[in-house]
Amino acid sequence: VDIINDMQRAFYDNEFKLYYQPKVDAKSKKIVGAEALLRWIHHEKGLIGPDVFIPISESTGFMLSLGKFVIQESSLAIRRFSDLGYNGLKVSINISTRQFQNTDLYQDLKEELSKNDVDPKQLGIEITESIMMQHIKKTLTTLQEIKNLGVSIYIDDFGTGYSSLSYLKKFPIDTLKIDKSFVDDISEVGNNDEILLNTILAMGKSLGLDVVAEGVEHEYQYSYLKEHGCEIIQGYYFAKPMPEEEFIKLLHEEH
Ligand code: G
Ligand code: G
Ligand code: MN
Ligand code: NA
Repeated sequence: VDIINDMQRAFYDNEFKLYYQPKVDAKSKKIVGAEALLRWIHHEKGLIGPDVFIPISESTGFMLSLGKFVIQESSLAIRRFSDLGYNGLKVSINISTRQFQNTDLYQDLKEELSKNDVDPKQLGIEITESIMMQHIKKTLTTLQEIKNLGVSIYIDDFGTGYSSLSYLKKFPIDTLKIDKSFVDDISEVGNNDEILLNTILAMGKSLGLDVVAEGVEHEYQYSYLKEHGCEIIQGYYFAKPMPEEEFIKLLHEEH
């Protein structure tokens, strides 16, 4: 209960921040976008990760405020990136189950994007397979609206859920984000443990979807993914999630 009060306070004291983890083009190693990830910079306790506050937020409804904040903040950040000349960058935000089900996500996205004069093509939402598989009809309608707005749709942690191929085809999805567990299967010494990973890569290709690999930590993982047709890489091998100023510095260094 204490932490719930403290989260409310922290929200009004602006202690919640978005960090940005670069997504890199596999071939050129250039930054093509970023995933926005929430952090709580507590004035006494320091950095608190989302694994601590997201589950509590989700169970209390506070997630709806946080979710709206993420949409506002990411739109403002995209505006700032564009004003600095980085108008081709794509930023993705994570959408929680509760936020997807209990808010008008389409309306919220539309409003914030137009308020900040942001090209919807620069924003993506990351949803899990389990969100997709609940209330399928309504979900399909919502995703269709969001897609028509121009916002991209990513399936997060792909391969860990239960989405069937026919649903993947039916839903307006742009990108599969391969879960880290499949990237971890890549063997440094060629043990051929990559069957599931290869299947997901092939699936993405045959459905005409982009594929992003998450949790890439080693050079041999990066090389394997690049050689097997994965276009975009995200992971500590390139960069950890970082404050906006650091992300901008990284962009400047590249140009
Ligand atoms: O960011 P890691 O950096 O620790 O994130 C841990 C978990 O918290 C991940 O599952 C991530 O998707 C989730 N998460 C991080 N930021 C957000 C956010 O803004 N909204 C939602 N719904 N989940 C987030
Ligand atoms: O659930 P989601 O995929 O949104 O969460 C992404 C999570 O993965 C965040 O907690 C982020 O900080 C973390 N992450 C990103 N890259 C790496 C990586 O290379 N290794 C590990 N262990 N975690 C990573
Ligand atoms: Mn994610
Ligand atoms: Na993920």
